[in-house]
Amino acid sequence: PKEIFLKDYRPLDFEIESVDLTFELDPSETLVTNRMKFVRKTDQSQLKLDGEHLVLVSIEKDGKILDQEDFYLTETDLTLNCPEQQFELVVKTRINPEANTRLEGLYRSSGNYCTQCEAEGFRTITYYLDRPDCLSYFTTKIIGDECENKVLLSNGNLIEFGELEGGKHFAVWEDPHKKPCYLFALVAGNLEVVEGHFETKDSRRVDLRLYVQENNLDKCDHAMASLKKSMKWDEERFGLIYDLDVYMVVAVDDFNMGAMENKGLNVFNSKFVLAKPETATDVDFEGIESVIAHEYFHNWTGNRVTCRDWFQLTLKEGLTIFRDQEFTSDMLSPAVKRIEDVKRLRSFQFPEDAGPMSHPIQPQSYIEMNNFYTMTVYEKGAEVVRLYQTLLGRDGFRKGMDLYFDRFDGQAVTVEDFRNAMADANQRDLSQMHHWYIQPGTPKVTVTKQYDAGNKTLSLSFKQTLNGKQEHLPLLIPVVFDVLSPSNEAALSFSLSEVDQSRCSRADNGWLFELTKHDESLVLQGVEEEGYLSLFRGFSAPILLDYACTQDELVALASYDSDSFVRWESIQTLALMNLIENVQAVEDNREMVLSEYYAKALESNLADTSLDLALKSLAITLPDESYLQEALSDKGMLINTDSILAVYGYMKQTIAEKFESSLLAIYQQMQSSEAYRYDKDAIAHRMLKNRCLNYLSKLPAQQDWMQTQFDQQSNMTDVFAALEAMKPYDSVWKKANLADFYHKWNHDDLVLDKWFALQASDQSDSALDLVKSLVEHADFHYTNPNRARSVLGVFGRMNMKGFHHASGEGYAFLASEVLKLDKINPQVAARIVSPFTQWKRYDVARQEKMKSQLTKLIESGSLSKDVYEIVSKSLK
Ligand code: B3K
Ligand code: ZN
Repeated sequence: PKEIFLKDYRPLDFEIESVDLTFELDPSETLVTNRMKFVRKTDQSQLKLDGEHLVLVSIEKDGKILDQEDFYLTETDLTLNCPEQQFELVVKTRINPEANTRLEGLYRSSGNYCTQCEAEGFRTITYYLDRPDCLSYFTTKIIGDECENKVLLSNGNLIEFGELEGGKHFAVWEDPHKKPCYLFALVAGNLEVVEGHFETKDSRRVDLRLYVQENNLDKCDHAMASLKKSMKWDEERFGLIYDLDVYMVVAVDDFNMGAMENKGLNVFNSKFVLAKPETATDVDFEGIESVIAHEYFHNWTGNRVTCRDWFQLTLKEGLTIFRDQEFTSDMLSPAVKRIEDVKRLRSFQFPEDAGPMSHPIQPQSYIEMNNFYTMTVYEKGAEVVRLYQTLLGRDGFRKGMDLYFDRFDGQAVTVEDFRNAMADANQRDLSQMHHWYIQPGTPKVTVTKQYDAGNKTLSLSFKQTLNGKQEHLPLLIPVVFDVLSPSNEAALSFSLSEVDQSRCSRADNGWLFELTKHDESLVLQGVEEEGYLSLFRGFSAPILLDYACTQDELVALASYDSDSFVRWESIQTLALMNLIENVQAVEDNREMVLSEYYAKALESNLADTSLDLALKSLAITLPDESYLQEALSDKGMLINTDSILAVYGYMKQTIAEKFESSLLAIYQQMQSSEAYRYDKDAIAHRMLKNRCLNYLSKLPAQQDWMQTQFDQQSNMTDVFAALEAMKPYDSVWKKANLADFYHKWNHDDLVLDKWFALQASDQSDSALDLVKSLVEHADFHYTNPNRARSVLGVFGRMNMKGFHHASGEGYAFLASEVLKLDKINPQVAARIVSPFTQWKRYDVARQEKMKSQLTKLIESGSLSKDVYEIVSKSLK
């Protein structure tokens, strides 16, 4: 397969002024007529259009049908000579939506037609200049059987519709905004609509429509409310107003990812639209709110201002993730949201960046673009956008955003353009920020302190490294910190020399020091006592912190730091130290222990009645397994998953035993007989209650709570938490509850996905047999991405016991499933194969076994370029 490089980017030779599409829908033979007006922009007269999986019916230039010898056709493109300054092409192609299991381009899902064009799906609909810098005006006529397609939708405004003979009807949509073809969408089928409306700040009425299947009409309230909140928030926070009279969201069951921001016509995975308390958990509700917001926010950051090429993906994704994070933070709890985002980054992005697929947020090359919709481009990208806000403050960031839209509305631009807008609006030189975009890896910042009691100075030195070395271009790292008095918990006052004042200033949550060099130090003057350092408050940069903090200091910070992130982080660090000690203990055949420091921190957090309930829940939660793995790898240790499983088993059990009475008391206090509400307080109550339940379930005397809670059937959050708690038990009652759940919910695919996922992550001794039986289950379908991910995705990522089974059978199973899936849906297969990429982290025996599966995959010789890219890069 061919590799595409950023350095090879060339501007367009031809522009497409307008595109006029006609779709004559048919399940297996849809005819697409594409009329394009071209303008030549350079003296290059060869026009090369992208096209894949197409049957070319005819091609006409300025009214003349072209012969075979007038153009050159390959599997991926169509080339013709166009010396004219302006000309019109009409290309007719035939496609087969029903046979399209790749779910890219035009396909059918539950009998409805829908499209997915980002990144390069439009070329499977018709021949086109399928690149984001080709902006054009689209008009779309859809013709279809009236009984089968009550609704006919595309982007923009409906300008015409009517009946046709033979039981057909048609609709014509016109999009008044120029757009790249990746934002094109078409939906047709028998869908029902839920309507709402929103009045914009400038008093325009926008019709809001959610299209779903009839049986889901009762699950749309939350999505509709989320959409209205998003529209209002974007007006208030960024002054951004919606620009069409209608905003449509369609929920489909078969979708490769979460959702898609097509102009005026979002297509969503139904998982991110449908919810009611009986079927969806708090996490699902929160996911819907944030994905609805994310796609809505793309209307400005992505659609109005789009990307010049796919190497700029983080321009729209990093920025839009940042915006949806800020939105959720305002809707729920800023402190909780920040911690959850950091957890996600560390558990998923850090390993990606430390593995063979590591790439900068602006990748420099790709084989299959769809493989670069990654945690790095999205989540690390969002962290980099956040750096601008940390450096410039909220107001400065807003000024930069305003200038960005003033300058680039209606254009396809680059990450440099964004940076320059931020810099110019704030009269600051931000060129060093470029280094964050082009270097892969998680930077490490080592901090040391030295207190001179005589001179009352506290010297802080900072050192930054990347991938273990100091050969990188130094990064601009905002370090937000404070110094706390060990005696009275308050921040210590200090002064700075004049020179230091330019590098270190007051921030909302402490002091902001701008680290710009590989090595740098800062001297705080007039410091009355040697304080405790509260570093990287609010996680002010996406780095690994290396700071030799004493455990006493950590216990203190874990109990009273006013920055909720550092408070949580300190207890996590104590937990991590304890976990690592225990991993070593298992490997040296020593007894495991619960460290007294970690226990102290747990105790003070459990006892703190003023602490926010959700933060309390986060405080008593052990770090994720993947974060521990990350830490072990960072120390150069190979991972033996058996030890890790033993350590987590021991820790959970011991914590439950030691804190039984407070956990029980809290569990009981958190009970509520009120009806389900989706708000910050109610969520926090359930979160803490279910965390306690999980610990209590380890204790024979407290096991009945699981069944009681399950039997109450109050809402899916609580029901599912009860099932989660039962998971480790190989018991008759667990099986009975699972069977109950299945019978109650097997008509609801999204709930059934949970049932599958729960079992795919079951780490009992029969984990492997269980997962094998799941893919044989009558309700398992390779063609449905949600189902494939619930079983195969979950197994690879969350079932350490089964996937990493010492026999290597878990590896063999997943690899053979990837091969099957790759023939059906390469994009999803490429995601499912990713746990293999981490093979170098594991003990030698496991490494060998994982690697041999990767080799087998390559040797199969039949991989899609999606899977090929991941597998081949992992073997390098
Ligand atoms: N932009 C889409 C993702 C498209 C993924 C293509 N493989 C959804 C989003 O990020 O909002
Ligand atoms: Zn996005």
